[in-house]
Amino acid sequence: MTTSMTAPAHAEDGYDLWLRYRTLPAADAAARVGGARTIEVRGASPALTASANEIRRGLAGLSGNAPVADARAPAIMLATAQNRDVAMLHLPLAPLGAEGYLVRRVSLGNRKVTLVTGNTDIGVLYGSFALLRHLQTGGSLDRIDLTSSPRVKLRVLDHWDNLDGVVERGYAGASLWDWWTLPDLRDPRYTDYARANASIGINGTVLNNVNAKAESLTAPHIAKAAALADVFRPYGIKVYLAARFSAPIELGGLKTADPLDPQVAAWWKAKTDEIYRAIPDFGGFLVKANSEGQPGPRDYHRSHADGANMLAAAVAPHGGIVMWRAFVYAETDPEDRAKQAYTEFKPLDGKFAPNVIVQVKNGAIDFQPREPFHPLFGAMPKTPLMIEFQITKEYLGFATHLAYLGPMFAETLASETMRTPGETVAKVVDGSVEGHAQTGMAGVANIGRDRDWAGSTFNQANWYAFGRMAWDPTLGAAPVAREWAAMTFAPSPRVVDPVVAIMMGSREAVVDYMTPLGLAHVMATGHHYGPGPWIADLKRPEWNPVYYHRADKAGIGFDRTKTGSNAVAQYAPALARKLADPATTPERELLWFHHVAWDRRMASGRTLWAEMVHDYDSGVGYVADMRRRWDGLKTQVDTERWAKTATYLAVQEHEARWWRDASLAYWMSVNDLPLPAGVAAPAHDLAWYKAQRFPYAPGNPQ
Ligand code: BDP
Repeated sequence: MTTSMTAPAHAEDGYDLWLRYRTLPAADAAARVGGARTIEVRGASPALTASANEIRRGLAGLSGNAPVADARAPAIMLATAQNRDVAMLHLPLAPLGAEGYLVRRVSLGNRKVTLVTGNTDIGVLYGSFALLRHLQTGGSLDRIDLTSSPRVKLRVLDHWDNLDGVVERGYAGASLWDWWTLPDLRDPRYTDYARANASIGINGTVLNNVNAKAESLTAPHIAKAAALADVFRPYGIKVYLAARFSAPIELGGLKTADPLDPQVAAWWKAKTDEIYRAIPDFGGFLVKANSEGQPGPRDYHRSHADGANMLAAAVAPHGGIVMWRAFVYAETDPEDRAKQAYTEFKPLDGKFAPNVIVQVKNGAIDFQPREPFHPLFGAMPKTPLMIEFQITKEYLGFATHLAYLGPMFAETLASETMRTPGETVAKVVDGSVEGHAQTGMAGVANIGRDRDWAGSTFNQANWYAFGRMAWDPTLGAAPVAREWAAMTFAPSPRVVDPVVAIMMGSREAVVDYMTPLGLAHVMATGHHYGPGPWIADLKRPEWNPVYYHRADKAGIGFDRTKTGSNAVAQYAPALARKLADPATTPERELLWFHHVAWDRRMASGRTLWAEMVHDYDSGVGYVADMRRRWDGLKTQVDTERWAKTATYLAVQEHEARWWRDASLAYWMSVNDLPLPAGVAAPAHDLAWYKAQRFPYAPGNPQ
């Protein structure tokens, strides 16, 4: 028997992510890749070597290791703009900036080559991955012509990884960083992590949790971080550290961490110099201050700007930056939690040093399945703001639920601030509104030591989409899903179409079965796994789900208009006016902004209560549908990845029902309303749902 070039599905465990480079059907490989090719590298640098290696690996894989080089096939040439041959071509390279690329068939003398170029070797690296993506998604080398440069400067993953290997809100196993064996052991997996990130344009990684330990700034830990930085450098990825604001006390033995105390500033300066001696291209610090118990400048009656600027002065001589988080709310503050970050930060606009970038979560509360965009976007024109998304699904069913977050990222980025015509969150984030040079997007990573990195195949899509949308925040969720599906499974529409159909409605389904119509924060306490809308006994009011939904006999929802907390006034006047009236508030955000009667008439003609029931049911229905579609893909997807996804979808369907049933049981205990005719009653009584306990749910370090 001969073996077929189209090879049976390989046993796959997801390790290769979207960089699988599986052999194309023979005819396709010949037409699109044309056999093995010569790869010419002009100049020498680790990034150019990494680029050539990746292309070699990709072409070998896609063309099935075709042993004989096709002498007629034009070579692939990797060279930066400084190369003489490239310079003589007078290509439009200047607008590509430091990280953009151009991949094009060109003539060098009487020779044709496929040129991969950019102004820097990192541009060439990104171009190499773009070339491979082009081939993996059905393109061919023949007429290749690709050009792109990132719209956002800093594209960073935030790892909430603790020094003991536990990942806060991590659902993909232990931390990828084996701190114990670092810096000696440079696990090859670190290189694969860097390859994956470079392939989607991520250029920074914050190694440790924002709930930081001072120890991550000690000499042994700096050496560990330096080893990782060495591995990541050829891939254009800088290392950052989350800094604990009180480290001068804990490590330096000082009596205070007051940012205006010269000794404190001197301690940080010396510490920063020490880091830069080990990591010359260290990116800088990320700080969570005065939030959820973390120390910060407010402990000394100083402002967030005082704190940020003191650290900024320490990193400035080295070209570093400070990412200062705006995720603040205080136990002593009775103000609507959704308003607190704006209240605290808006007056500081213009007070931050130039190398500070304020990191704002996508919404004003906390990474919920749906939140209106954070009112700080557009409200601090003199301050560069970066957006922070959560890629790990703390509030969207952990690793087991399939929820493609592309539509969520896109929805926030496309939101209009209504400050100036056409101003969107994306335009604030990419700096085009105010002309900021410092721009950024952060994603809380969903990566761990699981073989498939992200806990499930479909979670990989969220990592992928984050990177692609950080590169270009105007990219649509569907085209990104198509790319990912083609690379992760196969480029055939028979696979891509149903996979993308599954993905595109999946996040909305989670919204429907967890938090329909603008509800938020109704998850169980601590681990946030499963429903807990009844919870009312936690110490701080804003920890309790009842604080957020405010359901009573008359209605449900948080009044954020003038008659309530007036959070709507934090938006631009035109938008605030729209949101002040339930009739002009998008229904999907209705209960976020308004307390409305259960019998309010909705656009569908149903009452609010009937609409909620309908949403819960359609969420569950969508999951059942995803299972059916996935069943239809059984022969198209390799066994291991197919089976794990199928199992997780079964878990999801079960848990979606649990969410629906528990929520309905609770709402009915509040509103005393019957279920609409023909609707199934919850499987258990409310007491049963309330009694569920999950003491060892993952991602919740104690
Ligand atoms: C919340 C998480 C908590 C994080 C916090 C943050 O529950 O684990 O520490 O966000 O972003 O969503 O700082």
